[in-house]
Amino acid sequence: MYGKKDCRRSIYIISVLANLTAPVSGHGYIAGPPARRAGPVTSSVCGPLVAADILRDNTSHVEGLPELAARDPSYNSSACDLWLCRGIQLEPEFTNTTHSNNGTNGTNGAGYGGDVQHYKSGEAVRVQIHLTIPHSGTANVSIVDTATNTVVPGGGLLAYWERGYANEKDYYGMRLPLNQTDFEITMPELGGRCERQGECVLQWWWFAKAARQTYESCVDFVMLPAWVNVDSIIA
Ligand SMILES: [Cu+2]
Repeated sequence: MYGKKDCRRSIYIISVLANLTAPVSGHGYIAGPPARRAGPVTSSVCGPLVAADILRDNTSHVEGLPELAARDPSYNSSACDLWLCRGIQLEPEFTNTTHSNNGTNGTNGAGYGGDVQHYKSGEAVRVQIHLTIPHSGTANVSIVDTATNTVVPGGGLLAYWERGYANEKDYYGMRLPLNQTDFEITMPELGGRCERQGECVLQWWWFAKAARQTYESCVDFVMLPAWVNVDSIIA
């Protein structure tokens, strides 16, 4: 088990600070724009063990998942890459709805697409991270091609912390820089890529060095060509 001792100490401290009686687990996820959530598609390709683990703790690290997947004959390793969005798939249940967009940037895709955001090159996007347990490490936000789990050219390191991300002393001392959990990125020019739903994700990736744990959270989006008038689509 990776960094188990370290996690327990953190859990103890946070329990004392917040006077929580229920067990606390997890570490973090993207709170806005809306991140991928596990649903029936995830369960069918990653297997119910992995899906249940993600549903139980939406903030947990990736490292425990391969172990669960190995025990589950329904885990499909070619369709479920646990190292991309923790295996969480594009879920039509959440993305094909017509309810109004609940992203943090009010102009993005309002009125269509459910959990899929619509961006244009040059657009500023506010990203908010919910951190539940700190572990100092490195983090970045990048645009990843879901077919290959590789960074899309021009889409790497839209936000980047080489070290000191989610540092324990800063976190518990209430000194964590605000821009680690609430910041803006600028959507780059992707040369026609990421215009299809599910093709790309905006992934927040955090690796805690001492705990040796990886956290991933993904936002579904499509890039709109510059000539598209968003207002006319919404109307
Ligand atoms: Cu931990």
